Amino acid sequence: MTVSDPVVENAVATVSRTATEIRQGLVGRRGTVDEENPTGDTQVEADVWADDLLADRLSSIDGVGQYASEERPEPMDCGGDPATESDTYAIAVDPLDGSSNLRSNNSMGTIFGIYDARVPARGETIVAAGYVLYGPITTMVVATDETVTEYELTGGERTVVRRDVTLPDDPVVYGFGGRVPDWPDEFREYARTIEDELKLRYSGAMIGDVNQVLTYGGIFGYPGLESRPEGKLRLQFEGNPIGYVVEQAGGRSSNGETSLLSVDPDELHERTPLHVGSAALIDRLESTLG
Ligand code: AHM
Ligand code: MG
Repeated sequence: MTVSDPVVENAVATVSRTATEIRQGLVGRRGTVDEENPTGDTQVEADVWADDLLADRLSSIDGVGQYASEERPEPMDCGGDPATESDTYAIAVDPLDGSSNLRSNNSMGTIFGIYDARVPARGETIVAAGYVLYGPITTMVVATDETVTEYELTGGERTVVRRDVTLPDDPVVYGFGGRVPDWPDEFREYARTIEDELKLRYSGAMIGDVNQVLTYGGIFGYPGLESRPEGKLRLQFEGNPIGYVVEQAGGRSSNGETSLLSVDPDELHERTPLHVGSAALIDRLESTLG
C-alpha cells in the first residue's frame, strides 16, 4: 500500500487542511471543559473541538470505515468494514497531543494512523501514519511504506521541505517522561548512561520531542512507571502511528521488549510504555530492561 492509494491520499490531505483550521481555532479555546477523556485526562476546549472537526472531515471520506480518537470512548462507524473491504480503512487520531501545553503556549501536535483493519489493531496493519507539529511554523510528517516526507503547511497548502527523511546516524537529543523517582531501577540505570551522551530536550508534547529525534537523532521515551507500569501514552493513537513513522525513517520503536507495531492490543484506549529513536539506542534500552 502506498500513499498513491486514493483513500489514504485523501485522508492525509484532509488532516493537513484540518490542521490549519485547528491551529487557527486554538485562540479562545485554552480553557478546560468539565469532562475527562476515556483514559481520564482532563479535556481542554481545544481537544474536543479538534476531535469534532477531524471526525466530521475524516468520516465523510469514502473508504474511511472507522474514525477512532483519544477523545471518544468508541470508534465511530462511518460506512464500510476495514476488516473485510480492501479499500476501506480505520483512522485513529490523537487530535491534540500535548494539549496541556496550551496553557503555557508551547508546542503541540495532531497524530494520525491509517489502519487496514478494524481498531484496535496491531501497528503492523498501518498503511500510512504521521503527525502535524504546531510549532513556530506548522509542519507535517507523513510516513508510508515507501518513504517519510516532511511538509510545511501554510494556508491549506502543503509544501515538501524534506524528502526521504531518515534518522541521522549520530544521535544528539533525548527526552524521557515521568518523574525520575517513579522510574523502575533498570530504566533509571539506562537513562543515566544516556544523560552522559546526549542533550536533554523535553517539551511535554510527544510530537515536539519526536520531531527533534527525527531531526537530530536520539531517543524519546515515556517508560512504564512504578505507580503506572502500563505507562501514560496510548498504543492505538500515539504508540503505533509514531512507531510506524520512526521505523519507516530507519529507527526503532519499543515497549521495552519488542516493537510497538507487533503488540496485540486488548482494547482501544490501552496505554503502553513507549520508546522511539535511533536503532542502536533502542537495542541498548531493550537489553538493559530485559
Ligand atoms: P495528551 O495527548 O493527552 O496531551 O498526553 C500526551 C502527552 C505527550 O504528548 C507527552 O509526551 C506526555 O503526555 C507528557 O506527559 P507529562 O506531562 O507527564 O510529562
Ligand atoms: Mg497525546
